[in-house]
Amino acid sequence: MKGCVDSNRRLRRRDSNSKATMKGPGAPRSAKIVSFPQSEEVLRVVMENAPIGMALVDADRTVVYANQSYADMFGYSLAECIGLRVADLVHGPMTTQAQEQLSSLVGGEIEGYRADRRYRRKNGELFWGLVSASAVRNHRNGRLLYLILQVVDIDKQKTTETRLADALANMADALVVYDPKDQLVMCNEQYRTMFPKTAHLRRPGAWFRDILRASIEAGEEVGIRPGEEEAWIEKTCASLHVIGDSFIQLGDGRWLQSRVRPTADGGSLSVISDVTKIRLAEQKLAELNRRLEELARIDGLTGLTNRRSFDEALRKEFRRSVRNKTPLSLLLVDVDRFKAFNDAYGHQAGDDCLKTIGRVLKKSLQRPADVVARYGGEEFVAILPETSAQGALELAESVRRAIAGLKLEHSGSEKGIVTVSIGASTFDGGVTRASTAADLVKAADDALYDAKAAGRDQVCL
Ligand code: GH3
Ligand code: MG
Ligand code: MG
Repeated sequence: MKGCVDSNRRLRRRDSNSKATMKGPGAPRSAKIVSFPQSEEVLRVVMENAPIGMALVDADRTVVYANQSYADMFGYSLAECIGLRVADLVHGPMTTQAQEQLSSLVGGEIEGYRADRRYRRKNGELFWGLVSASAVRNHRNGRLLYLILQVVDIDKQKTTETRLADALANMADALVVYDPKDQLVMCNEQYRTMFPKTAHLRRPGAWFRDILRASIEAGEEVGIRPGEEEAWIEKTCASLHVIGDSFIQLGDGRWLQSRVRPTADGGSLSVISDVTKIRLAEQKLAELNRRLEELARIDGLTGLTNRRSFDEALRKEFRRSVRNKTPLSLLLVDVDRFKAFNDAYGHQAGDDCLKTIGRVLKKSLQRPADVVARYGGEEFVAILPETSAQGALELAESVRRAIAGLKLEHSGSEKGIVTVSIGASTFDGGVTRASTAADLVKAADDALYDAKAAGRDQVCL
């Protein structure tokens, strides 16, 4: 292109008062347009070879010149371009804004404009173009000579941009990008709807720190302790630059999950999802599990520890007893003539009687380490850690008395009231003899048999 200009001839600046300037976005505003010999030839060569579409349009908005790139872009031959009207190239009716821009340019109110336009090729195909329009006027009377339209096909970028914008707008999650200084660069609408109390602040240009402060003031999040607000803001700002997943509990009961990923430029990208349903389901499940576990350890009728759980507790206490060389006692409590009780008063009354006995047992054996369990049927068992034979006998006797003291009518029993027989056994922690938990149970069972044989309503060791 340089070869087109005679380099030996100095380029002369046009008079600065001249009106015939190529103002507008197409020309650098600071530089005055130079005029040089053979200028028309230079311009023609430049325009014809320019990689972007260029056209000259007259005041009637009719194309009077187009370069090859312009013709190619719109799918016309060079000859076909001449005489086309701008309106033929633009898709659909021109928007009011587009018409105004063009009129203002023709009328000399503006020097130029730049806009994205939807254009139509000869074959009907539509594409996005970026147009830069500027005016060339008669330098004496200011009359419009030509409009210069430069068009770049930006369809690929625009399509990608549109797809990206669509994805951002329609994704279920909130997405936000902060720059390295924690200033909001971009976010989608969901980012605002997820935080309604600070939605007005969550816009490009906002500082993350300001958003957090406003969020505290609005009581948007749960779990920020009074007096620790500033520390929380610092911590939350710092978390913006570390890969991490975290949960946010909102005052309105919703749970959000935030996934933060630092970006290459030192900023951060966060995706925030509403996980309320999952979170509540998780909590429900955990609660249900706790409840199930509890149920698995508890006897349904009396609310005491059940047999399974008793076995576990006994093994544990037995090991502890061996380890610490401390005594461990067991009481096996059996209701006397209970079959007859059921026969006389009915099964329901029998159940109520068992519940009452369970309550009394629980009340009589109140040390934290004591375990009272329903062993099965009308039999109960108590584990008494660090309790000697003497202590076990005393406790057993107090239990026996407490139950007899209820004076529950029992016509089928020798005493005429509900009584229990208790077999007690004690392990001395392995100090004098080797034994097992099963031995301890067996010994209590034997003692119980003795108590029954000796006339019931009594304690045997
Ligand atoms: P003993 O004085 O020798 O212990 O006589 P007993 O009748 O208590 O002994 P036995 O083992 O013959 O009978 C136990 C009865 O306890 C049988 C059963 O009807 C009753 N029983 C066991 N479990 C339950 C229960 O959950 N509810 C009720 N109502 N009765 C039960
Ligand atoms: Mg029994
Ligand atoms: Mg019995």
